[in-house]
Amino acid sequence: MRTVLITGASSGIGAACAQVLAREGYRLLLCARRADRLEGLRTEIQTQYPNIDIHTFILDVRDNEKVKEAINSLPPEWQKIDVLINNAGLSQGLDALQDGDTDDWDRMIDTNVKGLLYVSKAVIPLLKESQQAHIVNIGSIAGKEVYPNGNVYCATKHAVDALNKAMRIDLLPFGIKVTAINPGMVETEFSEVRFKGDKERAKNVYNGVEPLSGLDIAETINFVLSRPAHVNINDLLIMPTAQATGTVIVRK
Ligand code: NDP
Ligand code: 8X3
Repeated sequence: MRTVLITGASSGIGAACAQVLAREGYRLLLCARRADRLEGLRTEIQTQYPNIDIHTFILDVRDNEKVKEAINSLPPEWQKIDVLINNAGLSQGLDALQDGDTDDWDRMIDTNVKGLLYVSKAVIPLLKESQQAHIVNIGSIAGKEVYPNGNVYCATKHAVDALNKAMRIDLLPFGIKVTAINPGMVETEFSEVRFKGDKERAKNVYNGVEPLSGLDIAETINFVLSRPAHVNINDLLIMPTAQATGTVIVRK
């Protein structure tokens, strides 16, 4: 039975991955900052899949010391990790660069880039012990192109794109698979976080369009993880049918 560690499991894509991979029989290591959300998810999954082992812990991926401590102090039965899903991430604000808030920039860079690096560095020694090791990095269409006012968020996801390629090279000798999943528009709490709780503005992002769901991404990740040992999907861009680029969207 493979064990998966999912960062940012308290919402959206991360929570959907936990649900789908529970169905597939994975043991789940789930972390995020919001403990109540993780507990709610654990109860939900255990009700549906009573035989699945779940361990949750609070983690802010921006804190390197806490990341090291959390991974080093996992209970012994959880110290074998086969799959890492680097999902924790956020966007803050959507302003022209010259009008941007530098605290927003710090939050995005610290979470999306440095957090992903800290967690990967802490978990790679455990992955090296697995015969089926796989890292899935959640990038974005924002890592493939730059759209108006996307500046720093796009820069962080371009960094994820580069780090995904770098990991694929550096971890090749250890047989660790590395995959980037780059979604277009997915309806989660992402826009609410980007617009700092402005629910109306967040809702408008998905007006007249059927966006992807967290489940769509989770099922895609399950497909990627279930390829035969000799097959790795390096990079995957997945969009709603109504979206061609970050900003070219057909709305009804
Ligand atoms: P959500 O806001 O629904 O989920 C984000 C998750 O990240 C939450 O579980 C949150 O948990 C966690 N998180 C944020 N900051 C931290 C932190 N410092 N430490 C630990 N966990 C953190 O959005 P999505 O599910 O959409 O986002 C998941 C990933 O998908 C992100 O990397 C995002 O950039 C990417 N993405 C999203 C797209 C979309 O359109 N929704 C499209 C392309 C990529 P908590 O607050 O409890 O810590
Ligand atoms: C999230 C998708 O287009 O809002 O990464 O940047 S987008």
